[in-house]
Amino acid sequence: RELAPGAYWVPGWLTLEQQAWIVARFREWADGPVPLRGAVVNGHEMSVKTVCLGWHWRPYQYTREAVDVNGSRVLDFPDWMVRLGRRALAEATGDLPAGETYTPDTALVNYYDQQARMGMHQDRDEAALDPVVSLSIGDTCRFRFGNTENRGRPYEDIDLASGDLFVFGGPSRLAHHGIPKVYPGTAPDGCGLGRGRINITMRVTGLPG
Ligand code: MD5
Ligand code: FE
Repeated sequence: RELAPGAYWVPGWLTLEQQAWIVARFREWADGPVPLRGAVVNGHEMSVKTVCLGWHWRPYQYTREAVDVNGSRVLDFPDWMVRLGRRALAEATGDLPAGETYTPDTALVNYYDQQARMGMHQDRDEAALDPVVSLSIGDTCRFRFGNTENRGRPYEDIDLASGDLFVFGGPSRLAHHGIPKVYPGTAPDGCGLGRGRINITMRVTGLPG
């Protein structure tokens, strides 16, 4: 369903088998060169823990090395994820040509434990405004989808469950959004994640090479 212009929600897009396979990859990424960590924003460590692929994100900047963690280069952005992102964009929006040319170069992989929250923000550290593709696995969360002007009302709250796909493009690319709540113990059997929630966001940084 199109929640707002450019914002497409496809509940249950990933099969349980795909979810469990991605969770197994997540465990490899978290054991990779750069560990999961809470980014420090305005002197506060985020409760959401992140590991990146392709480019390392820290507030306001993307770099190849995780300079604010351990200095290691992040893992490459996998080809399978480019293909998954293209199919996600095409199927969510119905825009098949856009799906064919979409080339995400970065994924932020967020882990939420049952207490984790993400405050209202915009994603504006990318030099490009290509769509963001978001996949959720594990516990259901409340997702707050706001407006482009400010962090407050109007906003709409929806519940994102394991397997849900969201695409943010066009006028929704710069909408404020956040995760006010995770619902503990709501992950489906077979998704591969016993507790907490994973969200993968694929992005185009607009950076060279
Ligand atoms: C999450 N992640 O569930 C969310 C889902 C983040 C983040 O917010 O920055 O890592 S991605 C939601 C998103 C991305 C781009 C635009 C909009 C929402 N939006 O316009 O609402 O961990
Ligand atoms: Fe965001």
